Amino acid sequence: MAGAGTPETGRAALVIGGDRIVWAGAEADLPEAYRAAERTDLEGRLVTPALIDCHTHLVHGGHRAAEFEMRLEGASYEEIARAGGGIVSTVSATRAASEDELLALALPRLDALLAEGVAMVEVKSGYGLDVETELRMLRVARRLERMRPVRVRTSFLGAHALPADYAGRADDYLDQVCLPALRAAHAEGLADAVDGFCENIAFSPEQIARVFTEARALGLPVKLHAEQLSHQGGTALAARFNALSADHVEYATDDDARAMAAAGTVAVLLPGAFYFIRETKLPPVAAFRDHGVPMALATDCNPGSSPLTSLLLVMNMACTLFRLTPEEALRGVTVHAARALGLDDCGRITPGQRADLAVWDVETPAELAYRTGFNPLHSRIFGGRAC
Ligand code: DI6
Ligand code: FE
Repeated sequence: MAGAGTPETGRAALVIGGDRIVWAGAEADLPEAYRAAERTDLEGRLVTPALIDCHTHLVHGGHRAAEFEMRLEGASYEEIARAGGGIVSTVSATRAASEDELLALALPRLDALLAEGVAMVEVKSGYGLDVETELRMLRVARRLERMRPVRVRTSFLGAHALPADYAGRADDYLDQVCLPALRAAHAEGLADAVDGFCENIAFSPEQIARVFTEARALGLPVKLHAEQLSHQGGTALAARFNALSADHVEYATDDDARAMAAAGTVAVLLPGAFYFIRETKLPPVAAFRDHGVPMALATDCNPGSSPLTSLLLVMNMACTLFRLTPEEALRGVTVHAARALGLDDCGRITPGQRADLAVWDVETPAELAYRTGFNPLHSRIFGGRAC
């Protein structure tokens, strides 16, 4: 494939063999051996790694537009959750939906992501909060991968919220539902990682530690929704368990950033949720930079705090709201997002990586973060094939 490139780099060439990148560099340096290969001229378009959405709740029933209206009238996200709305209202809608219904609801959300050049999506459970529905959500996530040219990584999120029948009995919920569901998901090969929500409206660091200990016993990596609404110590806990990522992290501190750097834990920033719940506390981006914590970006696509299916808009929001540079934003949805999922075969254009690529009708990488509501994707290459 030739003729890709940017004004800065000049014409570039990329050689694909099977589903892998074999060679990439300046067109002038293309080795003799590849010169006779079949060529596709991309006419100077920008080629990036295909985008990676490393944090979504893509599979869920229902919507929460009424809560949106309540929040516009002054109720906070936390108040709605405490009044019995929030996550547990999506739990009711998800429990009521069949596997096929959940699949039909998730597919258009997935298609919206793919239309913007995504080729890898993480999908969480967490709206079942009973063994059967948690497993159903994860089975739907696996089916998505078989229905579209995309890879899916799953995260078990049984510790997302406390169902009403366990009010005041979080440890009983963990013993009777969450941990058995985790073991069952693992036995069925449905969980690639384990996640939790550490917050005063969800689970304490001690309770999350119980879930992480089980994950470790099963050999599964962990990640955590941490310091989203308040500082609870979830980030430090995640670092102690060498978590792949700590997500949201608006209320994380300089010490948290240091611990994350030492543990190799990625900060997954979710500007869609920050925007939608009208949060005002900014994540400590300067501390992440100072300590060398990689920053990934994701949609957090979910019906309560981020009903969003555009990773390009997330890049724009990360720049305008969090003051990331456009280059940091692009790294956030490629190389750092891969790392947040524990993957080393995607997110970069280097030999040996999967040939999952996005071809854009733009001149410079910064243009990807610059516009809103416009999709400049020209084409997507998945496993070496245009699609
Ligand atoms: N934090 C979030 O932003 C999502 N989950 C979480 O733990 C929101 C989930 C929801 O409101 O439905
Ligand atoms: Fe989330």
